[in-house]
Amino acid sequence: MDSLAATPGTGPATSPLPVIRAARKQRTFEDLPTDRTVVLGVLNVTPDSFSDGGRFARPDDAVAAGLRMLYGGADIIDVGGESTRPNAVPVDPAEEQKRVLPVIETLAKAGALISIDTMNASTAALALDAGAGIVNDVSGTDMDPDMPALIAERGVPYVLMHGRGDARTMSGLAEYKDVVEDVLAEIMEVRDRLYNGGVSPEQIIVDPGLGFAKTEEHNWALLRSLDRFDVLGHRLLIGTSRKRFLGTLLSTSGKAAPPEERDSATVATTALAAAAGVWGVRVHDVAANLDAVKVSAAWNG
Ligand code: PMM
Repeated sequence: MDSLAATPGTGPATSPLPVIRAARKQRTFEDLPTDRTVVLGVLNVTPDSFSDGGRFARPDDAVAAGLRMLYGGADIIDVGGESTRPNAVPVDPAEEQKRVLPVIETLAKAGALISIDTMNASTAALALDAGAGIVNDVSGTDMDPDMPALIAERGVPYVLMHGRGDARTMSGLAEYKDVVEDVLAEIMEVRDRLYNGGVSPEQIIVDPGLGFAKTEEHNWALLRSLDRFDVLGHRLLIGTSRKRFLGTLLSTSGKAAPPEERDSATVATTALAAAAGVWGVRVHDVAANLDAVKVSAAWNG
């Protein structure tokens, strides 16, 4: 019997968070498996994310979903409070913090290793205080100027995801001479800002930012060229889960498959990415993608 008892509520929006009666030792980055690709479970505490928006907008629903991912084998729970879907309305950091901090605190007590998906250094700092262990920043070339000093001071792993502009402008910025070359160059430029702020190379995890200022063809070109990211010398994370380019691929009668019908295709990308040697995958369906990374690890011996 597990020493941790959680009782997810089903009441109104003001219902209390699940009670974590016995804290268990929290996982750390050093505890992550090194013999397979790691699985980050997506937990969007937002009303408007493209695939799970609104499902976990209440803290107790978010915690219950996070616990299901944790017990289902997720290595990391990626908690975000601001949607990054194209044309999403920016969220005030205070509102973002109100959404994510109680969820992080509770999941940390339950033992989860948590990444905070945020573009704001102020939110990242409070999330780390609340028990997060990794910062996942999707701001790309528009990084918060306070981020490098924070990451250097805290010494935590940091996901440097490539992107241009924000949710409202990124679709218009998807122009590249050579998408792989240009994305690599822009990642190096952001990385220099982190290095100048005192961040060390081993803290950095790189992500090509599929769908962030990328067309569907750009996403496929990047996936085809994952080995070219080796030149950077960092761990590589990818996020294909339920994204629109998979919906288009699976179109029937010219109609894109909806997000809830994109999980099998996501699992296929996970198996291929794991075989290509990526460090981590960020996914909604933890169980199926965990199976895929295990198959890939066994296949590669
Ligand atoms: N994609 C989304 C949000 N955060 N973080 C990283 N590192 N990589 C991604 O590809 C990524 C991300 C958007 O997807 P969601 O709305 O399903 O969270």
